[in-house]
Amino acid sequence: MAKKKKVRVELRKNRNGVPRENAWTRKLHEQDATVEDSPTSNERVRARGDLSRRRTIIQDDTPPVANPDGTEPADMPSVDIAACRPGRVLRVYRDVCVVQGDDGHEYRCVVRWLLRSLSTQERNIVTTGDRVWFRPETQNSGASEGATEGVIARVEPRHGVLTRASRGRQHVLVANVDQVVFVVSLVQPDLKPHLIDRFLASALKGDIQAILCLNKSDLVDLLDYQPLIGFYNQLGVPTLLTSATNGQGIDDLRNRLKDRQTVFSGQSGVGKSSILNAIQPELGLRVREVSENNQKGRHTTTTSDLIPLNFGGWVVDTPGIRQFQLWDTKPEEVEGFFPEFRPFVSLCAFPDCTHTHEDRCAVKRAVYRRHLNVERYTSYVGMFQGVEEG
Ligand SMILES: Nc1nc2c(ncn2[C@@H]2O[C@H](COP(=O)(O)OP(=O)(O)OP(=O)(O)O)[C@@H](O)[C@H]2O)c(=O)[nH]1
Ligand SMILES: [Mg+2]
Ligand SMILES: [Zn+2]
Repeated sequence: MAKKKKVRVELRKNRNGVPRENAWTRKLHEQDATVEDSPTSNERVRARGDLSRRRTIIQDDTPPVANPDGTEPADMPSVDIAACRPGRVLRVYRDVCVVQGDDGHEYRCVVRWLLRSLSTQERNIVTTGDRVWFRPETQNSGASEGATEGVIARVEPRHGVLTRASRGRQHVLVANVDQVVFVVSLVQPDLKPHLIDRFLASALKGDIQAILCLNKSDLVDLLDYQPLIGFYNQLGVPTLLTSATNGQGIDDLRNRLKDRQTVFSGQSGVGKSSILNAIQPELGLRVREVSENNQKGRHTTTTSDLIPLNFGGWVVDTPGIRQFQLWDTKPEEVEGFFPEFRPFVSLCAFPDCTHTHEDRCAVKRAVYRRHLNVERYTSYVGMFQGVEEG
């Protein structure tokens, strides 16, 4: 991760340029590139002798990590901290990012054109949870006093990301979280173990603690699910039975969310928003009957919204996802998402064994002898092949 530092640099030469024209956001919607004509004369820097001919900017101290294809990534642009404010992205809708400034106010921001041009692999360069620097501006004068709008000039390096592949591009669902609650329903829709394994792999990849929430516990005979709960708990994934209807597991989950940054993820209709409403009833998030529509990709929750919790911490409620493909994963990496394979891997005859077609594969033998779970092995093969093809 790139470290950042504050530095003093010479003022730009074009400081006395013509201010940008009025109603620039309207024009922006018509023609993207206008954001680049930044209003140099409105920055809150006043020339007072030699010292003030410099400005303080935030820039990366260490070079960013190379792209997976070996190409040099573009540097995040430096920002002038006299003209910009820090904030956190609450939600992104189309081209508008709602940012909560450190002053507590919300700003509707667009992303500086230069930033958007940096990444071609990412579906959106700014995502919910991002820490950003933005330049507040009002629609009419461009001045920052009383501004409710702004332009995002820089995105801070992320930690804890939940990412997936979406039509050949990277889709960062959320950034800067410590944990992810994967909600699956035991019925309506039915439990899909292979989807759980993909979810858990994405958490390992994004360096986030996973919590598994088996919801709609009021609709099933719990006896049948104890082995599954035991299995995932043993893998180091806290696994809870919950019901938004009768309140089972809700107190336990609330304690796990306190003072943490959490994202809720899972298929549409499993009850993510319902659980959050049970945890904090004032939220009043929209929920809807599971129907044909959910299965066809119509979701009740349509944007990833960052929601502060009144007992400390915040959560992001996300729209349901139907498919979960891992982004930027090499076939040989998949084995690492199945930590229980580890003791057997060294016993395979070939050091580069993929545990799929090879003879004398210890992983396959362990599955045959029931030392390893056959469903998990099937998930492994599915993910390995998917990554190999994709
Ligand atoms: N019986 C029962 N029904 C539940 C439970 N949790 C949610 N539901 C129902 O499941 C349906 C879908 O719930 P939502 O909370 O909208 O699901 P979601 O995961 O947020 O769905 P998307 O926003 O589309 O991703 C609603 O009709 C809820 O009332 C539960 O614990 N038990
Ligand atoms: Mg929802
Ligand atoms: Zn093997």
